Amino acid sequence: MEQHAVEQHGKAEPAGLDVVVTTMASDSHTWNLVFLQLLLEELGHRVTNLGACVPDELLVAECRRIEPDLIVLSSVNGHGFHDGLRVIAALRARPELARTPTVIGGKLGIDGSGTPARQRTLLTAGFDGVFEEGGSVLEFQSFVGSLSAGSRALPAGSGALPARSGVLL
Ligand code: B12
Repeated sequence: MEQHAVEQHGKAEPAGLDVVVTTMASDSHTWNLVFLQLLLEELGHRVTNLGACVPDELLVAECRRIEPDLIVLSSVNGHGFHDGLRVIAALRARPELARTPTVIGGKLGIDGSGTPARQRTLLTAGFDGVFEEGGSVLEFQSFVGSLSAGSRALPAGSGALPARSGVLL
C-alpha cells in the first residue's frame, strides 16, 4: 500500500521540536495518532504523522529523511511490544538515528497496562521512554518538555531516562 506522510504545522513555535508520530506495520488504528499529533502541536512542536500500517522500511526511511528531534511510536492493537522491538532495532542500526530520542506508548499488549518487565525489555532494546495506559499522557508531556530542540539526542549511553519519563522502575 502506498503511504503518504502528512505534514502539519499547527501552532509550531521556532523553538519547538520536529517530531515523527507513527504506528507500526501491523496496526491500523489512527485516532491514537491524531490525538498525539494534536497534543504535540498544541505544545508547540512540528509533527509529521506517518499514519497507520507503516512498513518498517518506510518508517526508517522517513526518519532518516526528516532527522527528527523525537520519534513517537504508538500502538494499540496488542502487537506493539513485538512490533516495537523489531522497529527499535531497525532505527538504532542506523548511525544517524542511533541516539535520536525515541519513545513508544499505547496499549502494547493484551494484558492491560503492561508490566515492569515488559517496559524494561523495551528500554533495554533502545527506547528512551515507554508510556503505557494509565496516566501515561501526563508523563509523556513531561518527557517531551525535558527535551529541547537544540539537543537532538540524549547523552551517550542513556538507556538513561529523563527523570520524568514514566518508566522509572
Ligand atoms: C476504533 C477501533 C478500531 C477501528 C480503528 C479505526 C481507525 N481508523 O482507527 C478498527 C475497526 C479498524 C479496529 C480494528 C482492530 N482492533 Co480496534 N479498537 C478500536 C477502539 C474501539 C477505539 C480506538 C480509538 O480510536 N480510541 C481513541 C484513541 C484516541 O484512543 P487510544 O487509541 O486508546 O489512544 C489513547 C491511549 O492509548 C494513549 N496512547 C496511544 N498511543 C500512545 C503513545 C504514546 C507515546 C502515549 C504517551 C500515549 C498513547 O493516548 C490516547 C489518548 O488517551 C478500541 C477500543 C477502545 N475503546 O479503546 C479497539 C481496540 C484498540 N482494538 C482492538 C483490537 C483487538 C482490534 C483488532 C485486532 C480486531 C480484530 N480482531 O480484527 C483490529 C486490529 C486491526 C489492526 N490491524 O490493527 C483492541 C486491542 C486490544 C489490546 N491492545 O489489548 C481494542 C482495545 C478493543 C478491545 N477492548 O479489545 N479497531
